[in-house]
Amino acid sequence: MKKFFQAPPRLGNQYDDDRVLRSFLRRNIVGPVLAEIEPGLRRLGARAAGEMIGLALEAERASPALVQFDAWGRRIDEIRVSPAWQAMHRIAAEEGIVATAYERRHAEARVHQFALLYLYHPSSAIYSCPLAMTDGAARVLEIEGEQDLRREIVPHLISRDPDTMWTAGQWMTERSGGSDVSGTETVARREGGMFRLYGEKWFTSATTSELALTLARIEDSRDLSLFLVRLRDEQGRMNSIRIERLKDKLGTRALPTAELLLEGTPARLIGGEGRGVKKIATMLNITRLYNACCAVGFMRRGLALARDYASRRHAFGKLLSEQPLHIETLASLQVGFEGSFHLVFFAAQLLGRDEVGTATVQERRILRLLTPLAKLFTAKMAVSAASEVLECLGGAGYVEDTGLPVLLRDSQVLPIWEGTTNVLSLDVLRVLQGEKVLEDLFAELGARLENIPAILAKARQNLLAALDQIRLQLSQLLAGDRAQMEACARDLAMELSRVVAGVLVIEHAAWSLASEGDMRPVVSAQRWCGTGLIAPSGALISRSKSWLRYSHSIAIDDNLSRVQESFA
Ligand code: MFK
Repeated sequence: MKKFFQAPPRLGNQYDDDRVLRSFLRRNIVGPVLAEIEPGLRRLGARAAGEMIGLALEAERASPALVQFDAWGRRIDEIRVSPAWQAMHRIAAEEGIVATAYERRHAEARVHQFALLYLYHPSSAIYSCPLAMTDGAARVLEIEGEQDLRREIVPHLISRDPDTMWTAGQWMTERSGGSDVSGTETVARREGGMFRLYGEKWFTSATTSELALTLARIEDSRDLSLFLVRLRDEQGRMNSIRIERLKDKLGTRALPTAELLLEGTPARLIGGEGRGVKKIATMLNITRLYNACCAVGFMRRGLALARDYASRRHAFGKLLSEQPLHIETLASLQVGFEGSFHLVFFAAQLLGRDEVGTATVQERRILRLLTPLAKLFTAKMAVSAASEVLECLGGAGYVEDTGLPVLLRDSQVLPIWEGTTNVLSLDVLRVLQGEKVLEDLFAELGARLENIPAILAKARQNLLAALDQIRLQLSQLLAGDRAQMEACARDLAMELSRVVAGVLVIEHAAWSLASEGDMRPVVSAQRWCGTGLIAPSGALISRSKSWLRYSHSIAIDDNLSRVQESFA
């Protein structure tokens, strides 16, 4: 009897196959520019489904190694990475993953660049991480850097030449805190007309980078300042930096993440003394949007694999693609992906406008809010989507050499680094308390819901009702008790993300129907804006009031009498 072998899932050109990306670009990038940039997107779409897949697997298998001593006992602290990882650097430079945003050849350079990143990331073994920090550093130096830094360093960060392109790190985390950096212990001392840093950095990604931005407290100062560090000296030796060890992580295994000891590392003060957190926030906001873009890249990759597999796998006498429940599962994934995609690419659009000075004050405020929302929402969506995708492939999804488990492992970092979901939810609260943010946001969303065709009337009505409700709850919450406000922050951020994405999805569906005659975005929009957009009326607030009464008892001290008291 002939033995059965299952055909594995295959990927086509990741640009050509992506209806959602292509439709978004058609709407937002004018025809002649799109025609000019499409060959590059298509080339990367082919690389991402071709040579990069093998390179990513190889980079993951041959994870980086730390060599601390040479044969004669001298301390060298070298991180050895695989040729596959180095190839990711070359491809990133050649395809202009960072450069495109800074060349600003057309009005939607950031959108163009995010499209490239979105195609590159799922096949990059997380080389997207050093690129995120490189981009963030370039932007900080554009804004805060003195002329010599802008002249001598920025061109390396945004180069298209693999041999001259540098990457940058972002060192914020110390043993005392990853979320709360106020306990930073690294000290900057003035020695011989320069600053030298003394301290330990506990979680430094991409330690093979040429430079890093980091925080330190200038001696006798209470505030943190921002510094630029060159990792190696003229001879290529570590610049008074010891690499203590590499982290053994759940995922991102090709990415060298190290613990560092700064032993008098020469450093350049950026943007004057103090307000270091505020200055590095420019970098954080860019890496957070990278995070969100990479999350939707992963979601799209998972869907591409699961959908292809559904047309190759038989069960119970039918293809998976003919099974109603499997179809529903994939459809839900697709709808979740589309909403997330629009949230991220809208933020990219606003970021681009902000960078070239064409954003209105309102748009800048909305971008500040949208950045943590897009990051926190898409990261959670990506983890649950990756888990579902593995399940769509059954046992094969759980087996290492299918290349599927890495999707889940690597997605799991997205809600953690660059600010956890809770820290970002609190950041959202902070932004919402700022001047006029809510009015700006609701005015923007309302304007986008005008001229929606009848076929989307119900979805629009649901959204408007959700918007009214969230606005009411927000005004009550923001006027209320701080503890309750914080306890609600995550639910609030999730609901806000869903309604903002809903508006964008409806708006795009209306355009796509009118301009492309495509009903598919309409169907997705109807589903996104169906039930469950937000909790039933007032539930967010009333739930949290009762929760607060007993949640400490069930979560922390397990105290029965306190629960009884609260019910008495
Ligand atoms: C695949 C994608 C690749 C992603 C790359 C990954 C690379 C991995 C490297 C890392 O993981 S680096 C570590 C990332 N760490 C974080 O994201 C830290 C998370 N914690 C926070 O975000 C905290 O909220 C924060 C550190 C900002 C709190 O610090 P503080 O010292 O309590 O600051 P504070 O007082 O909250 O804010 C100081 C100022 O900064 C305020 O301005 P004002 O003084 O004018 O009022 C804030 O408004 C401002 N600020 C804070 N966050 C901001 C911001 N401004 C703009 N944007 C923000 N996001």
